[in-house]
Amino acid sequence: MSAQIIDGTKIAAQITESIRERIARMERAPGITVVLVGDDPASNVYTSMKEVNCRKAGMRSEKIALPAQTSEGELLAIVERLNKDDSVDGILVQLPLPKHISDSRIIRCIDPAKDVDGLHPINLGLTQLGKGTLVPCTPKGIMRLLTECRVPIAGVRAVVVGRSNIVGKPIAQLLLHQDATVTICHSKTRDLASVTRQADILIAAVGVPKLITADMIKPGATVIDVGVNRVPDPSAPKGYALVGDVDFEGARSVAGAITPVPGGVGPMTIAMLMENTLLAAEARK
Ligand code: L34
Repeated sequence: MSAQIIDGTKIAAQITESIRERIARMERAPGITVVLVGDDPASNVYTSMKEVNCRKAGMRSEKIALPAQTSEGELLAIVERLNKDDSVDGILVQLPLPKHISDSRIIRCIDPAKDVDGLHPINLGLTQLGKGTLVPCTPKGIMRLLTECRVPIAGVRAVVVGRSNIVGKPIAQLLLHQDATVTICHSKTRDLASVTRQADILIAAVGVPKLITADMIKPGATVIDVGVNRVPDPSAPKGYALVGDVDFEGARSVAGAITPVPGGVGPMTIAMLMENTLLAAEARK
């Protein structure tokens, strides 16, 4: 058997198009400001992709790139200014931030109504209650992929590998709200394979290249690979290869459906960012 490959790029493009149509009918296009601190190459790529995609959808989009030495106080002041700026509907501060800045202090300073990442404690709390409007983008994108592909969720066993605030914890909550039986695994989990083998839906979000191998997957399972790891590869044009948390080649012969890396969850994260910005703009009106 060979798994259905879930085409995140295609689904994201359809969502972008419908967002573009909605924005075209609006009096004023929603606006997002993406803040990048430092010169992490991956963050640079992602924030540029976010800006370009937002423009494609007809959004106003601005990127503020700050030097790595920017102090926490300076960054807080910029966030405060964006909070007050009525032309800004969405604020996104790209993570990770340099070590001398506290992620959580910055996130807590963002106006929850403009927190299009859905990472402010208020938005994470509402997501946990099943009442979130601004739901974190990657988990929201994963749920959308599962729905688009008509993957049954109610009553199935879902296993989430990874417990980050940005993916693992919120995706577990969203799956629970759709009546899955959810298990969260992490670095201290004993006999990981025995747990993942029970999963009808397996979400890998740890950032360890090819951690999930074919023998850890239940035949026919839906496998969602959130990892975007850059592994040095001298033969690749950019000098690195993008590798997921799942050993794709092995997994595809066991899984029923699987997301590729690239072209799976990544593009959906960006599509959901645009959707959240649209929702934030509509709510602020
Ligand atoms: N604040 N920080 C904040 N919000 C986020 O939602 C993110 N994240 C993660 C890192 N930091 C963040 C992202 O946007 C990861 N992430 C992200 C977004 C998009 C893609 C990957 C990670 C993506 O589209 N990846 C492409 C490949 C891109 C490449 O060539 O490197 C893909 O097809 O998977």
